[in-house]
Amino acid sequence: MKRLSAKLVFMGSQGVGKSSIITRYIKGDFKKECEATIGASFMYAKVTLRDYQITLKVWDTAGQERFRSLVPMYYRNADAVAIVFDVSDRDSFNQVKNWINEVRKNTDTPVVYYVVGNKTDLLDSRTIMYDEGEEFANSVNAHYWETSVYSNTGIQDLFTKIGRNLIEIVESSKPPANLKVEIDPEEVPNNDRINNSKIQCCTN
Ligand SMILES: Nc1nc2c(ncn2[C@@H]2O[C@H](COP(=O)(O)OP(=O)(O)OP(=O)(O)O)[C@@H](O)[C@H]2O)c(=O)[nH]1
Ligand SMILES: [Mg+2]
Repeated sequence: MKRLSAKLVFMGSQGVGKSSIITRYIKGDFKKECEATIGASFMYAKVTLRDYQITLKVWDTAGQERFRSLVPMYYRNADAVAIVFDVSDRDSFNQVKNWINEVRKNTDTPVVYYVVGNKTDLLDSRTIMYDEGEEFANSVNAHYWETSVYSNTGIQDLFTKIGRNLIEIVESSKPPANLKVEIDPEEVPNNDRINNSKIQCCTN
């Protein structure tokens, strides 16, 4: 088995469902009443694909304005960023472009971008349709993906897609120095060993 580890950072407006997406993937469940993230929290997410065991070091940042200035500290050296919006909230969609511009300006390592439209279960209040989301993502060289934590759609596939893209990058002719494949390294890290007192409701 080959092992690959990468840093993945979730960003986006307050309440779009970042913590819920991560918890849904890692723990297989979610809570409707979920506290806003304070600062940021950290989790490991594992993806097994082909002969790769991928460990994603996932940073879940807070969308609240008062934590805005902390976010650059987390996306530094990110291999991939997932910028989440709520498909029923145009303001959160408008914010995605600002996030992408900001990360581009402040990072020099190669970063793969994912624009993630969450809450697709909200059929009646949905205002950003798939085509608009995808067209926008294409225009900023990002991958587009849609999810619903409540109906559990697209979540597994989002992490699989990220894993697949990372494998493509490390297997390309010029893999970035920060992404390394290891063969038979030490044990894969476990979330139980993280002592993160900031982890809120959604990651409990
Ligand atoms: N309808 C619907 N609600 C969702 C979905 N995902 C999350 N939510 C709800 O949206 C609210 C906010 O979810 P969080 O996961 O805390 O959002 P967040 O982006 O982490 O918010 P901050 O930590 O404040 O930045 C919660 O009440 C969730 O239950 C979804 O797919 N559909
Ligand atoms: Mg959160």
